[in-house]
Amino acid sequence: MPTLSLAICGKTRRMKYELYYWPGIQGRGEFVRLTFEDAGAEYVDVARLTRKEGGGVEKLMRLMRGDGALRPFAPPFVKVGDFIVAQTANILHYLAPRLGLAPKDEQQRVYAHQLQLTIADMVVEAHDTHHPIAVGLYYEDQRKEAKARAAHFIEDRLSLFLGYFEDVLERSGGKHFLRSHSYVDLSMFQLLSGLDYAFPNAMARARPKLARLSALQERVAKRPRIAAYLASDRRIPFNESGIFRHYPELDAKPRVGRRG
Ligand SMILES: N[C@@H](CCC(=O)N[C@@H](CS)C(=O)NCC(=O)O)C(=O)O
Repeated sequence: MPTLSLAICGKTRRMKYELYYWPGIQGRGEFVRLTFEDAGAEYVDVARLTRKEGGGVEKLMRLMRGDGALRPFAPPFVKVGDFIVAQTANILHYLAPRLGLAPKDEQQRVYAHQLQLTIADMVVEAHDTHHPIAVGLYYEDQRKEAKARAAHFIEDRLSLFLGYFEDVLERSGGKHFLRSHSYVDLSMFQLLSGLDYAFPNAMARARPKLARLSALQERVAKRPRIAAYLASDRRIPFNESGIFRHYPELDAKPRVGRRG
């Protein structure tokens, strides 16, 4: 199992990775969990542990509200020894080379980060379909606006983003986004799985043009460690508290008036 080794006073200490994310949802934490799981890394999902086990949400809040110089704004964040790294794409940019899930080549590594940031852009837009007005309001308080926002998302943005990913996947040989398997493939699996859950009808309409992405999604699901993870209780089911939420009214085939 890969863990980070730090040389301290000539001795090598194995560092455990600590993941800090809200318990009860996959959310953005799932992109990090999949990377740890695929690498077989030793990690602790701190907020999912009880206080007695040395975890809990309080521990997450303490780091977020603490006076440490590396205080993150929001989860997910990862702690390795005294070092804290936040922002999902940044976390993966940091972790993946250490876990054997990123290329050595600098240009490829920057490209991986670019793809991950584009995935993050789409995640934000998927989130905003159910929270178009304010994250601090309930979905029920912004239903009308959510319907309008979701209509534009599933008519325009979904095929624009996924069409782009299908295209660059084809240009890189059709199997992986980079020269070989990487964290970007894992993140794409998660993005597609989330969209399948939230928008099954829209995704069914989009699928005929997504042959390579669909094959990649299936391949990732069958990777032995990922398959074991998906079947375990470590994988939290999708639900209506997370980023990808299924509200049937947001997945209805819309009639969108297009301007500009
Ligand atoms: N850009 C950040 C976004 C982090 C984020 O929005 N985290 C959510 C949970 S998925 C959160 O708890 N946000 C609290 C807030 O925005 O106040 C990332 O990609 O990690």
